[in-house]
Amino acid sequence: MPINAGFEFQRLEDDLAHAESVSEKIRILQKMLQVGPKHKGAEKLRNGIKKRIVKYKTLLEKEKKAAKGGGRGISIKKEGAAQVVIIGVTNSGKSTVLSKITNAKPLIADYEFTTKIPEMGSMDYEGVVVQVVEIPAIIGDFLEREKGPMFFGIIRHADLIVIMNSSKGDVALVKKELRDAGIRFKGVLVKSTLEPEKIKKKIWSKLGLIYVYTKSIGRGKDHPPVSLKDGSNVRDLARVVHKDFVENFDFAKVWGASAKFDAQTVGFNHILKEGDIIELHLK
Ligand SMILES: Nc1nc2c(ncn2[C@@H]2O[C@H](COP(=O)(O)OP(=O)(O)OP(=O)(O)O)[C@@H](O)[C@H]2O)c(=O)[nH]1
Ligand SMILES: [Mg+2]
Repeated sequence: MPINAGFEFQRLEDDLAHAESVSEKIRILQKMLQVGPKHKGAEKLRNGIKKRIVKYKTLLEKEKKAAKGGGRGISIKKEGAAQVVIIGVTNSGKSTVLSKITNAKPLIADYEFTTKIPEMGSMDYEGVVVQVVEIPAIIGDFLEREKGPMFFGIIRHADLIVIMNSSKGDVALVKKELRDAGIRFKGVLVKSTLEPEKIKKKIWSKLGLIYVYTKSIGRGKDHPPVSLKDGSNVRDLARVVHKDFVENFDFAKVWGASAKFDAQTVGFNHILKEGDIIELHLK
């Protein structure tokens, strides 16, 4: 092993733990084979890495098939400002939460595995529509189950994961299954007893979005609001509203948290805050 390879191997292990996608994990593992020890004593280590590469490649294949789905697969088209999935063990209250925060009317029952296919609903947050999907219950070795890869495919592509906080053991099981599928848990834990408004707020605050209002000259604010990534500026808003607004932009007037005073005149680079009201002026 060349000098410093040990250090690089260590760094790759770190990268692996933080990898965002399965394909990235495969790439890192392959690199680990390249730079890692090759002597006889390291055979076990190398075989372990090779096994993981095969596992992740199989997983990618399965998900691809499931997404195409010869009739069996389900892929869910994103709608609204973001797509959120609710996951958890059976009877953890996923459907209960879905029905509390969206317009969906899923079957809620005290027997196990009531929800068999993903259930969808629209959550209204201050006028912004967020898509919420209940994934059927997660069980041990989910990847090996018939529908596991398909459901993991949906979970992987969601903007946010909500895990039902039914018990410590349940949450640990779900997190382990996510880890095994190479999905990093960036999300929130929610108890089904929590008030709907609190659940919605928790979800929204984790999405990294803000909502702002546009207004026309001499009028009140427009409804519904526009959702933007947190940290967006006036140019980002103009882009969402209409391309003419970007091309012919002159200045904007802003009311709200980002403004020093009402009707402050600002330019393209002014950073917006949630609840702002913006009047775009064209040349
Ligand atoms: N005591 C109590 N019961 C709850 C709570 N949340 C849900 N339930 C009950 O638990 C049962 C299952 O709730 P669901 O919302 O259907 O759970 P689920 O996670 O969607 O379950 P499956 O789709 O079957 O996997 C129902 O009888 C609910 O009334 C809770 O916080 N406390
Ligand atoms: Mg359910």
